[in-house]
Amino acid sequence: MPQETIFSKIIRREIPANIVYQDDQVTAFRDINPQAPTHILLVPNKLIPTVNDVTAEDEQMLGRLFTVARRIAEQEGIAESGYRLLINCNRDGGQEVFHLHMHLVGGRPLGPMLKRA
Ligand code: DGP
Repeated sequence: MPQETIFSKIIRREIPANIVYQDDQVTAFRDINPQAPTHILLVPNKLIPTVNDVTAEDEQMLGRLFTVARRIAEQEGIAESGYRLLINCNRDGGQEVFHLHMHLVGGRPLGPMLKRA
């Protein structure tokens, strides 16, 4: 069994977070260290550590991440101005919390996608 992270406790509402959306498959809450005016994490309720661990069984839930992202972007008023969705994987991807999550970031011009190392 993969090891739980703080995100499982947030999903079960055992520790506080600013949850903006929750259903049977996905929980979305504001990032504790926002990089832009809108910075929300969309997290599968099921513990999947990284993108490397997704399977065909997860395809429906992964689609749900996108429809929820679209709805939240509209609610945040950034759908038209634009935003970025990103998922980090493992060390070189900069992943810090090993419970797969999609960042929804927007509310300001985000600039080029990658900084040169
Ligand atoms: P990543 O590098 O992709 O694994 O991003 C992890 C993000 O999770 C990072 O932007 C900060 C956020 N984060 C970490 N711990 C907490 C927490 O306890 N609460 C909330 N709301 N966000 C957290």
